Amino acid sequence: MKCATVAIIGRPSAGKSTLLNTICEMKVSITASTPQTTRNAIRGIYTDERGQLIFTDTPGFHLSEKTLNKRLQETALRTLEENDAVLYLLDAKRSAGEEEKALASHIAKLKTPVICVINKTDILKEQELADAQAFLEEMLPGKTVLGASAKLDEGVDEILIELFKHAPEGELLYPADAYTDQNLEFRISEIIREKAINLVTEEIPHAIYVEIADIEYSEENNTVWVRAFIVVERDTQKGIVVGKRGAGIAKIRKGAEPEIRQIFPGKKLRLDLRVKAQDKWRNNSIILDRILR
Ligand SMILES: Nc1nc2c(ncn2[C@@H]2O[C@H](COP(=O)(O)OP(=O)(O)OP(=O)(O)O)[C@@H](O)[C@H]2O)c(=O)[nH]1
Ligand SMILES: [Mg+2]
Repeated sequence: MKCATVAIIGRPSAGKSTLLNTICEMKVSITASTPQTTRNAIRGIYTDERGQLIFTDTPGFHLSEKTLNKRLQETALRTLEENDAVLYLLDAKRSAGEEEKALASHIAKLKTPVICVINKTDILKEQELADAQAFLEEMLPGKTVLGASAKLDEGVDEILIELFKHAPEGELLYPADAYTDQNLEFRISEIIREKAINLVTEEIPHAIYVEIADIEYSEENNTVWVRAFIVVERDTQKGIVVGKRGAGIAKIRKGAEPEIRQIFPGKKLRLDLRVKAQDKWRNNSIILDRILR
């Protein structure tokens, strides 16, 4: 049996969370077209007859002076060397600028085995693929480079083969049917956050966090009650999330309910969502400590 821990790293929107979900065949980590969706180191577990791979999805590597972004960058980089392998995901749709260079030179210094994956091959032009290959050859010479479409599940088996090659012999760390180690409250808050950020545009996705007020189970009614706050920074944003006559909030609830129900099979669900504004929470270290834990 083989067992390895693998960190997935890359710039925002490279498709890290999409890849993790494709590998685990389960929505383990939320995704969105807006960058900087993932905020925590999220574990996804893959097991087959070869053994087990324990992935950590990380926040997109982003150069910025803002408090939230700096904290996300720390989360992304901190764990790299504690893993048996690093999966470096590159979105060749965007040309490699300063950010990609900064990340690649950080990765070049790691002692951990690194596998590079050029993602989104389903939409790449030949030239874009060639540019990405040249970039990797220059920055990370000699490293394995694979191409994949995380979205269409193409080239993903090859990534697993490569990872198992590097995996040390060892017993499984998680039960064979486990796919994540996230706690209930976190998973529910992330499902709600995904639906909320996919509803809004511009700066608002980054201004959202979700706080679970309580989760209660009534045996009598076989019903789980979930009460949660969608927190934004300003009253104008609150208005946008709530929407005309509550249309926005209704849409978030409708989107989130089926996914939350999967967590409580056979039980009824009541989801109560409220929106509130909390000024400048992204600079508030107490809130950041709580949500980035
Ligand atoms: N066409 C195409 N789109 C993809 C692929 N993989 C991911 N995407 C899209 O890229 C966007 C970003 O995907 P995510 O998985 O959220 O990216 P991420 O790297 O986790 O982003 P952060 O959490 O912000 O760092 C989403 O709209 C995905 O649907 C792919 O292989 N092909
Ligand atoms: Mg992500």
